[in-house]
Amino acid sequence: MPTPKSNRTPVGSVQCENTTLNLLKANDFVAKVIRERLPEMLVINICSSPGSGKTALMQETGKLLKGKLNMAVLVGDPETERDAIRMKESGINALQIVTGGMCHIEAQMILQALDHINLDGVDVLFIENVGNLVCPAAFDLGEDYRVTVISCTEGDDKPKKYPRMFLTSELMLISKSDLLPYLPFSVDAVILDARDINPDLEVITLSSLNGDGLDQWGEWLMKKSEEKKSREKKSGEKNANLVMNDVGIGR
Ligand SMILES: Nc1nc2c(ncn2[C@@H]2O[C@H](COP(=O)(O)OP(=O)(O)OP(=O)(O)O)[C@@H](O)[C@H]2O)c(=O)[nH]1
Ligand SMILES: [Mg+2]
Repeated sequence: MPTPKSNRTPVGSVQCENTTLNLLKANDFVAKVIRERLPEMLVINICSSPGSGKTALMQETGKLLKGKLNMAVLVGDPETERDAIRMKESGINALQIVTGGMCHIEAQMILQALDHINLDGVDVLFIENVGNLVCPAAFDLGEDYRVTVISCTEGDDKPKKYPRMFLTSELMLISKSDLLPYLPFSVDAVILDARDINPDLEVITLSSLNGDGLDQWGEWLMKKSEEKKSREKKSGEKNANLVMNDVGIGR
């Protein structure tokens, strides 16, 4: 009788490299290249499960920021250009990334897309990630901030079930607040769970349908954009001073 596989004596083994880790290292390298390429532009990675209202929010954000900040959107979906078409119809500078079935966007996709979108004068670049609360959490896209949208139609138990997304986000948007009166969804419970995972997580509750909370979202974006621009200006001045010191100017 053949020996069961589990009882066979080990005859030596090969220590395999974890290819997923290597992939993520390569992704982090490309994400760094993206950050260096966009020193003044605010880059926001919007993540959520499918249908939480990301595209609707982008459409409302376009109206909200008009005359204040110029925005563009790179939007990822496994198939179709539907979201980019919706945004373009709302007058937003948008480009679809079709991932060809992949469940997340990777940094190399963003790097490629940057060559196909006009970003002249753009202050905020949004990346609408593929609807998925798992894989996108592992891929740095060179963003300044990761924003997770959780709609009240999904249930208030999601943060503890998908902790990495909430751990790696700076802001949680609780969307579709217009539906709160009709749903067994506790805003307090979802915030408690999310902050148990990530105590620093900021929270805004909003609705793209009736406009509640959108002003707060707009103010958050304006503040973060100003902060990034002033950080870059300061680092530019610091570098200029270093160069002047190096060549002895002002001594
Ligand atoms: N009641 C209500 N419905 C909303 C709101 N925002 C979006 N919706 C609806 O929710 C559905 C999904 O909205 P989308 O904006 O397509 O969601 P999404 O997150 O971009 O979806 P994917 O890109 O497929 O992941 C649509 O039927 C929207 O009309 C909201 O604030 N309130
Ligand atoms: Mg969408």
